[in-house]
Amino acid sequence: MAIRDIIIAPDARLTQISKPVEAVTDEIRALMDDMLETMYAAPGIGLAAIQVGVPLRIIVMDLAREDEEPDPRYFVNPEILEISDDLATYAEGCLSVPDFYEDVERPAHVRVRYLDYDGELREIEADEMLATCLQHEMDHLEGILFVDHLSKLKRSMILKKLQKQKRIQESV
Ligand code: GNR
Ligand code: NI
Repeated sequence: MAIRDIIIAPDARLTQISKPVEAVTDEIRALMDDMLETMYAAPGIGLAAIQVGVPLRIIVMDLAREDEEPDPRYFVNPEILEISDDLATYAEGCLSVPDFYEDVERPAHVRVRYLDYDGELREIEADEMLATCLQHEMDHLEGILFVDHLSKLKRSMILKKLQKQKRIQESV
């Protein structure tokens, strides 16, 4: 297992549409192991493959609290089957948009079909943090970041600050 570098916005790679995984092979499982290790090290509660530069439709997640046992989850080729009309708002962050947190409104409940770590077809009904996180991660698969749900002004302010930090880091 290895910790991989997380791509920070603004970066054109993050706007790519990720491709379906053809089969959940040992190679894909090794990538998912690396993604989970990278996510835990960050630390974060979810990670899409594109955030480590791999444009495949793969998500890892762990929503367990610190006082709970780890609960790693893997979602390959996730598809939304149903979304609720009722909405929920969470302050979202993103490992590719470090240190910014903003409220995002999304459907409160979603039903998702996906392949698990073993390549088995599964369905899940999600609400609360799981629903928000799944939608945040599935956005990544479409090249969308949570800042794309904010006003143009907020988005451009955040991306400008991140761009400036990149220039500073390049110069040291
Ligand atoms: O670590 C993360 N925390 C988080 C908090 C609220 C809503 C979504 C997230 S996902 C984020 C990790 C990440 O960037 N996943 O793509
Ligand atoms: Ni994210």
